[in-house]
Amino acid sequence: MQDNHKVVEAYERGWLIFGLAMILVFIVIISYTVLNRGETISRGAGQIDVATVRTTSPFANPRVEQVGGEYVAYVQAFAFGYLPAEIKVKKGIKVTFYITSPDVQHGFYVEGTNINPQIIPGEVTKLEYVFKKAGTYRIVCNEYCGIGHAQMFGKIVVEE
Ligand SMILES: [Cu+2]
Repeated sequence: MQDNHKVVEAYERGWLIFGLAMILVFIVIISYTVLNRGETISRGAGQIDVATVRTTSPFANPRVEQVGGEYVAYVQAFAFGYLPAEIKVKKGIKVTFYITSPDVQHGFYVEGTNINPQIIPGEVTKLEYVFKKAGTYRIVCNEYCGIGHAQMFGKIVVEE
């Protein structure tokens, strides 16, 4: 009797190679965009007591500060809006956002950019961004958060 069994069939090897090649292609594309295209990756920047967000935390006084030639913004995403209601920065200068929520989960999508993190109560989200074009950017909540969700907007004004 002839033994037709092979450990790896030819077509099987073909698909394995295809699969591995696709993984490699994705790694290359993602590495390239992260390093060269200014993709924005948000990170967790620690935990925070939800009960103190509005009173004694660094977010109790939502603001944009200039620190050593850069901006640092402490932002509250709440039901249903953002504080500060208007974030004013200059173009070409790095902005580090720290964002948290005093109530439920929200989103912080900045139209026309790739900023789109989730804002989770009890967590601080950190992200860095350099606005290259002056103008007004709308902030949109991308996480359903209740009755006023559809009216939850903020504003970033980038000046020349
Ligand atoms: Cu919301």
